[in-house]
Amino acid sequence: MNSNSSFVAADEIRARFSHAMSAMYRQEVPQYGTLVDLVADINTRTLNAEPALHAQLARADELDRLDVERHGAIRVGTAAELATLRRLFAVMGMEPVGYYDLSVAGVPVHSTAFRPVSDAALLSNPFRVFTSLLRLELITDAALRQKAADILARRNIFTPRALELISQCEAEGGLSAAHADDFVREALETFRWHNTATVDAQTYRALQASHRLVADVVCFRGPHINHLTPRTLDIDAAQAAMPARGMDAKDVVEGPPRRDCPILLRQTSFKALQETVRFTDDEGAHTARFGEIEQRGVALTRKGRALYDALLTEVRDMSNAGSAAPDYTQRLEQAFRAFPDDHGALQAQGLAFYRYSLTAIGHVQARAADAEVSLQPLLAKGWVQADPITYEDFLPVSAAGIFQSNLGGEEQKQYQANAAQQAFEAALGAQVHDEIALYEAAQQRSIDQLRAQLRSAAAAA
Ligand code: OOG
Ligand code: NI
Repeated sequence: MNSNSSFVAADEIRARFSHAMSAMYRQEVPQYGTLVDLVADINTRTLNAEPALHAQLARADELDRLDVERHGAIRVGTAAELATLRRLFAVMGMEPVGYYDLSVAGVPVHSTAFRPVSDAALLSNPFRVFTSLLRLELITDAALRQKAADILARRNIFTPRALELISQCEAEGGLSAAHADDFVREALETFRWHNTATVDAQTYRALQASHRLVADVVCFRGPHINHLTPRTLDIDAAQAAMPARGMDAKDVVEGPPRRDCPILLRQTSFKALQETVRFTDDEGAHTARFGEIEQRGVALTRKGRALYDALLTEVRDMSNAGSAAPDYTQRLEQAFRAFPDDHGALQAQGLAFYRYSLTAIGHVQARAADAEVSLQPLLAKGWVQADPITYEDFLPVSAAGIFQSNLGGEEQKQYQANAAQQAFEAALGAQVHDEIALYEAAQQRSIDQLRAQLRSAAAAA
């Protein structure tokens, strides 16, 4: 797309934006800065203690991205806001991936993640933003629903200059260095926290009573970034170290249990801050913003994901307290014994995705004919290696747990489970990528490249 070389690459704009967002959030929520420092310490320690992990990340070229890797989350109120966000993120090479229905978990939103999708873009900076759209139709009180819609219709969450630069980028195919700087500064405004609400205290309380999330989305000028998450290589160590640094950590880690071969995503957070806000007529408190850390593992195939979902459901169905049940961790570990925990088995059983490449021995020994052989014997001979493909997305059950633990209230709402991907995509103005298809394609690209290499390497021999 960036055919004009005077344009700043989308990857570069994303890196600058992610950096600016991180700097802003450090100022807004100092505990986030503490968490980033803690994660950096633990990552250094883990890499020193685990040479195999170090080698694996080095081979995958992931060491550099680790220090800057972040995801954030925002919640918007209207289709128009979501559609414009899609255009804003497109300037930075971020596309909507995946559909998450959180109504099943009592949260009146559905969501996608904006993130880079190509191998190179992910390596350069994998910044992602989990973006939720409020589902006003789930508010049962018709008058309140209308009031929320009216309030949302009156606000504009983008600066005029940001809108101008988005259009300019779309028309011209990129942004110059000066315009890219303007864009980062202007786009950042949309995500800034405002301690002044746009409504009176009574309206806030009415919306809050319908669901705490409704008040968070409707009562403010924009979709403040509600957390920013660094990636740790040892989430249990980080979780254990949080209290000593003054953070009120969530009790359990969401996602799969601790394993030798991490799969998908494990997450934990510190609880949201109570912040003073000014309503149009009074003062009050709001809880919205928190800190989170994540550990990422290998992406699972459809078969692997089905097994993950089945085991997680089995554990959660044992008690309706979800991950808050007292013996949850033991039950989780027990159930996940049914999930193979070495890469050889995960690979051979088609449970996880890998990038395949020729080893040094393979380079010397393999012949052109090997390009036509299946992968398993080449792996067995050590001519080909399989490196895990990192999971770049989110998990709906975990996300619901993160939402719940940070709304500041104990109440649980029930909604009819109703995934509405088509309605979401209509609001977004685009289809979301199927995340598993993206991993499948990444794996296939590596296989195609390997075979091409075998043919030519062998031809040269
Ligand atoms: C988003 C919660 C989901 C995650 O990491 O799963 C999320 C939110 O609270 O808005 O960020
Ligand atoms: Ni998150």
